Amino acid sequence: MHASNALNPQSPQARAIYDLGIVSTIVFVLIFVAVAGAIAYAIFRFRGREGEADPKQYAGSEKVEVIWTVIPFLIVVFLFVMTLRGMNRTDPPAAPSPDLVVTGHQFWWQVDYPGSGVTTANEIHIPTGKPLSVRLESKDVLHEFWAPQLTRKMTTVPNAGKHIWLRADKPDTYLGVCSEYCGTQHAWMRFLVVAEPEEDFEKWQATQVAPATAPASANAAQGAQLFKAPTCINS
Ligand SMILES: [Cu+2]
Repeated sequence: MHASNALNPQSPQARAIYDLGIVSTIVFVLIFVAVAGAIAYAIFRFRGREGEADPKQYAGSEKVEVIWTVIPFLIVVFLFVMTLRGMNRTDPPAAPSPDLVVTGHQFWWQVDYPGSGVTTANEIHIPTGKPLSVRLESKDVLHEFWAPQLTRKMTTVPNAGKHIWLRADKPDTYLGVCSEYCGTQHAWMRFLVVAEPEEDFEKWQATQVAPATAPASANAAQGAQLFKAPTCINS
């Protein structure tokens, strides 16, 4: 498992966001270098020297004004088009019915697999390479679902279903967080996305719905009873 790192994208969605970030950063750096360079050049080249008269004053140059209007306009259009492309790649329309329903609670994530009867907490298993249409809900307050290597952030809102696409290119365990402060124990709201080959995923789902095996020894029976008793893990 890796630290969650948006600079190491592992899905087409995350890569679209990363690509847009890189292109924008290159554009911004070029603008900074051009502007700061022009200022630095002007400071040194045209500094006041002793005994020198004031430089010639210019006002109003149509040519210069057209240039410094058209170039920024083209830059903005370019960034706008790149952003639209990124949005299309990150956020295609939702599937008619969700593959997965993730619900934010104070302070944990409930994960339901419609149709299979599987429900988990804070651990999302997905088959590798398959895009899953995920419906995001909240039981109480605003939370924000974010697995940086796999997908964009999305706020979960009570009584308003939100949507993301979740996919991982290769089998691994990816870290996710709630990225919107939702109460005093917000920091507990980490979750794992376990991407595994299709057949392992199916196997995992089958074990999830299989009935729990009965305790085989007296000690195990006592343990099972304690586990089910009202303690902090199940209250
Ligand atoms: Cu939260």
